[in-house]
Amino acid sequence: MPVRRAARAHLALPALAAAALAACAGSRPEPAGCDLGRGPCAAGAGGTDVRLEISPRPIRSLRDLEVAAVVSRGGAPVEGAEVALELSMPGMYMGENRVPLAPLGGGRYRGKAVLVRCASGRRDWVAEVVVRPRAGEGGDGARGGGGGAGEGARTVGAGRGAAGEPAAVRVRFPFEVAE
Ligand SMILES: [Cu+2]
Repeated sequence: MPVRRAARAHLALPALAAAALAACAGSRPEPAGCDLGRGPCAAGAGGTDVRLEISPRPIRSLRDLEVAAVVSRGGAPVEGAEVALELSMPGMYMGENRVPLAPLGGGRYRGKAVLVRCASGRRDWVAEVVVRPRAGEGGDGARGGGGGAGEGARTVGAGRGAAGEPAAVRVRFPFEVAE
Protein backbone atom coordinates (compact mmCIF):
# COMPACT_ATOMS: atom_id res chain seq x y z
CA MET A 1 0.00 0.00 0.00
CA PRO A 2 2.55 2.64 1.00
CA VAL A 3 4.69 1.50 -1.90
CA ARG A 4 1.94 2.11 -4.43
CA ARG A 5 1.15 5.54 -3.04
CA ALA A 6 4.79 6.50 -3.19
CA ALA A 7 5.01 5.38 -6.78
CA ARG A 8 2.00 7.45 -7.76
CA ALA A 9 3.39 10.54 -6.06
CA HIS A 10 6.62 10.08 -7.91
CA LEU A 11 4.83 9.86 -11.23
CA ALA A 12 2.98 13.10 -10.60
CA LEU A 13 6.16 15.15 -10.47
CA PRO A 14 7.29 14.93 -14.12
CA ALA A 15 3.72 15.65 -15.21
CA LEU A 16 3.66 18.80 -13.09
CA ALA A 17 7.02 19.89 -14.39
CA ALA A 18 5.90 19.39 -17.97
CA ALA A 19 2.76 21.42 -17.34
CA ALA A 20 4.76 24.21 -15.75
CA LEU A 21 7.14 24.29 -18.70
CA ALA A 22 4.31 24.40 -21.20
CA ALA A 23 2.63 27.23 -19.33
CA CYS A 24 5.88 29.14 -19.15
CA ALA A 25 6.64 28.77 -22.83
CA GLY A 26 3.10 29.74 -23.77
CA SER A 27 2.98 32.88 -21.68
CA ARG A 28 6.03 34.54 -23.20
CA PRO A 29 5.65 35.20 -26.92
CA GLU A 30 9.07 36.69 -27.52
CA PRO A 31 8.81 38.28 -30.97
CA ALA A 32 5.70 40.22 -29.97
CA GLY A 33 7.86 42.82 -28.25
CA CYS A 34 10.08 45.54 -29.59
CA ASP A 35 11.76 45.16 -33.00
CA LEU A 36 15.45 46.12 -33.06
CA GLY A 37 15.15 46.30 -36.83
CA ARG A 38 12.90 49.34 -36.48
CA GLY A 39 14.49 51.19 -33.61
CA PRO A 40 16.04 51.00 -30.15
CA CYS A 41 14.53 48.54 -27.69
CA ALA A 42 14.49 48.40 -23.92
CA ALA A 43 14.41 45.30 -21.75
CA GLY A 44 15.53 44.27 -18.30
CA ALA A 45 16.62 41.33 -16.20
CA GLY A 46 17.50 41.01 -12.53
CA GLY A 47 16.96 44.72 -11.86
CA THR A 48 19.28 45.80 -14.69
CA ASP A 49 17.73 47.76 -17.54
CA VAL A 50 19.25 47.93 -20.99
CA ARG A 51 18.35 50.10 -23.95
CA LEU A 52 19.86 48.58 -27.07
CA GLU A 53 20.25 50.03 -30.52
CA ILE A 54 21.75 48.27 -33.54
CA SER A 55 22.30 50.28 -36.70
CA PRO A 56 22.11 50.79 -39.58
CA ARG A 57 18.53 49.62 -39.95
CA PRO A 58 17.03 47.46 -41.25
CA ILE A 59 19.57 45.07 -39.79
CA ARG A 60 21.32 42.96 -42.43
CA SER A 61 23.83 40.14 -42.25
CA LEU A 62 27.42 40.56 -43.47
CA ARG A 63 27.42 44.28 -42.70
CA ASP A 64 29.31 46.32 -40.14
CA LEU A 65 26.84 47.02 -37.36
CA GLU A 66 27.10 49.69 -34.69
CA VAL A 67 25.94 48.51 -31.29
CA ALA A 68 24.98 51.03 -28.63
CA ALA A 69 23.71 50.07 -25.19
CA VAL A 70 22.64 52.15 -22.22
CA VAL A 71 22.76 50.24 -18.95
CA SER A 72 20.99 51.39 -15.80
CA ARG A 73 19.82 50.10 -12.46
CA GLY A 74 16.93 51.79 -10.71
CA GLY A 75 17.25 54.68 -13.14
CA ALA A 76 20.94 55.27 -12.35
CA PRO A 77 23.58 54.62 -15.02
CA VAL A 78 25.75 51.54 -14.48
CA GLU A 79 29.38 52.63 -14.80
CA GLY A 80 32.49 50.54 -15.21
CA ALA A 81 30.68 47.27 -15.86
CA GLU A 82 32.00 44.62 -18.18
CA VAL A 83 29.46 44.64 -21.00
CA ALA A 84 29.32 42.44 -24.08
CA LEU A 85 26.87 41.60 -26.83
CA GLU A 86 26.27 37.98 -27.80
CA LEU A 87 24.48 37.13 -31.03
CA SER A 88 22.94 33.72 -31.49
CA MET A 89 20.18 31.87 -33.30
CA PRO A 90 17.78 29.87 -31.09
CA GLY A 91 18.50 26.15 -31.30
CA MET A 92 21.12 26.50 -34.01
CA TYR A 93 24.85 26.96 -33.54
CA MET A 94 25.99 29.86 -35.72
CA GLY A 95 29.48 30.12 -34.32
CA GLU A 96 30.46 32.15 -31.30
CA ASN A 97 29.65 35.81 -31.83
CA ARG A 98 30.52 37.89 -28.79
CA VAL A 99 31.71 41.46 -28.98
CA PRO A 100 32.82 43.58 -26.03
CA LEU A 101 31.09 46.94 -25.63
CA ALA A 102 33.45 49.68 -24.49
CA PRO A 103 32.30 52.15 -21.82
CA LEU A 104 31.69 55.73 -22.94
CA GLY A 105 30.51 57.05 -19.56
CA GLY A 106 26.99 57.79 -18.40
CA GLY A 107 26.08 54.11 -18.56
CA ARG A 108 26.70 54.05 -22.30
CA TYR A 109 28.59 51.25 -24.01
CA ARG A 110 29.46 50.85 -27.66
CA GLY A 111 30.90 48.26 -30.01
CA LYS A 112 30.80 46.78 -33.49
CA ALA A 113 29.34 43.49 -34.69
CA VAL A 114 28.77 41.49 -37.86
CA LEU A 115 26.06 38.87 -38.33
CA VAL A 116 26.80 35.84 -40.44
CA ARG A 117 24.25 34.74 -42.97
CA CYS A 118 22.28 31.64 -42.07
CA ALA A 119 22.68 28.91 -44.70
CA SER A 120 19.20 27.60 -43.89
CA GLY A 121 17.61 30.96 -44.66
CA ARG A 122 16.53 31.67 -41.10
CA ARG A 123 16.45 35.32 -40.08
CA ASP A 124 15.60 35.11 -36.39
CA TRP A 125 18.37 36.06 -34.02
CA VAL A 126 18.74 36.89 -30.37
CA ALA A 127 20.96 39.71 -29.19
CA GLU A 128 21.92 39.26 -25.55
CA VAL A 129 23.54 42.05 -23.61
CA VAL A 130 25.69 40.52 -20.87
CA VAL A 131 26.39 42.88 -17.99
CA ARG A 132 28.90 41.94 -15.32
CA PRO A 133 28.94 44.66 -12.68
CA ARG A 134 32.15 45.96 -11.26
CA ALA A 135 33.10 43.91 -8.21
CA GLY A 136 31.92 45.40 -4.92
CA GLU A 137 31.37 49.05 -5.87
CA GLY A 138 34.91 50.34 -6.18
CA GLY A 139 36.66 47.23 -4.92
CA ASP A 140 37.83 46.64 -8.45
CA GLY A 141 38.49 50.28 -9.21
CA ALA A 142 41.75 49.58 -11.00
CA ARG A 143 39.78 48.15 -13.88
CA GLY A 144 37.59 51.28 -13.98
CA GLY A 145 36.16 52.69 -17.13
CA GLY A 146 38.98 53.34 -19.53
CA GLY A 147 39.71 49.83 -20.76
CA GLY A 148 39.88 49.39 -24.51
CA ALA A 149 37.26 47.34 -26.27
CA GLY A 150 39.68 44.64 -27.31
CA GLU A 151 41.00 43.53 -23.96
CA GLY A 152 37.74 43.84 -22.04
CA ALA A 153 35.76 40.64 -21.77
CA ARG A 154 38.20 37.80 -21.51
CA THR A 155 40.93 39.33 -19.40
CA VAL A 156 38.67 40.39 -16.56
CA GLY A 157 36.74 37.15 -16.43
CA ALA A 158 39.85 35.03 -16.34
CA GLY A 159 41.60 37.06 -13.68
CA ARG A 160 38.95 36.92 -11.02
CA GLY A 161 38.08 34.07 -8.71
CA ALA A 162 34.64 32.55 -9.06
CA ALA A 163 33.76 33.36 -5.45
CA GLY A 164 34.33 37.11 -5.63
CA GLU A 165 32.96 37.58 -9.11
CA PRO A 166 29.71 39.50 -9.40
CA ALA A 167 26.97 37.62 -11.21
CA ALA A 168 26.42 38.53 -14.84
CA VAL A 169 22.97 39.62 -15.98
CA ARG A 170 21.79 38.66 -19.48
CA VAL A 171 19.16 40.80 -21.18
CA ARG A 172 17.59 39.26 -24.30
CA PHE A 173 16.47 41.06 -27.46
CA PRO A 174 14.99 38.78 -30.15
CA PHE A 175 15.03 40.31 -33.61
CA GLU A 176 15.01 39.48 -37.31
CA VAL A 177 17.45 40.46 -40.01
CA ALA A 178 16.14 41.93 -43.22
CA GLU A 179 18.24 39.56 -45.32
CU1 LIG B 1 21.14 29.67 -38.59
